[in-house]
Amino acid sequence: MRTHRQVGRSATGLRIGIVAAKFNQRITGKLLRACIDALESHGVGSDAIHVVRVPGAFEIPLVAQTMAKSGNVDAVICLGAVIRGDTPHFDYICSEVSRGIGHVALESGVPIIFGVLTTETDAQAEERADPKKLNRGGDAAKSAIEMVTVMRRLKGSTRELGAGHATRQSSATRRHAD
Ligand code: INI
Repeated sequence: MRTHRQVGRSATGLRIGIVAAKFNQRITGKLLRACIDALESHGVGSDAIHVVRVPGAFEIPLVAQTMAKSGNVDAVICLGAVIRGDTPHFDYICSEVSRGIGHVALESGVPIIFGVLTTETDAQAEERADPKKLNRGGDAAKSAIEMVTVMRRLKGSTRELGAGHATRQSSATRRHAD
């Protein structure tokens, strides 16, 4: 049996944006459902989940960026399915989407979760979208919650380090003045 990461009902009060591609709707619909179910089961309110559908995976980064910069969400989850069998553009779409999503995360400082399936076949995509099997939509939800927690802790401890540095500086200045 597959072990799922435990994040508990730690997500009460979080606001989550989801950008989901409509292309390969049979797959992305399942990812979206599993993602929303996992967020809600970890305590995210249904009114705090903001879903935007886009035509295909290629359009995900722009909407993720707009959501991240709005200040209205704590994390953005990107869901899509790019299947090699369907397109000679597979490699271009995959590299643009992954590059774009990574760029938005670094540029905005907001956790952006990569929940875009990139598979060789429909069957592989089906398996990864199946809530009873690999369930990548649910995994993306858990990653979002985990990353918000990590970033909040990190920002808190960075502030503490900054305060410690200021204290050390001021005592050194005092010694110099004595
Ligand atoms: N978009 C996907 O999300 N998955 C695919 O497999 C796919 N294929 O096969 O082409 C796909 N293409 C559409 C693309 O993402 C854009 O929506 C389109 O090119 C308009 O910009």
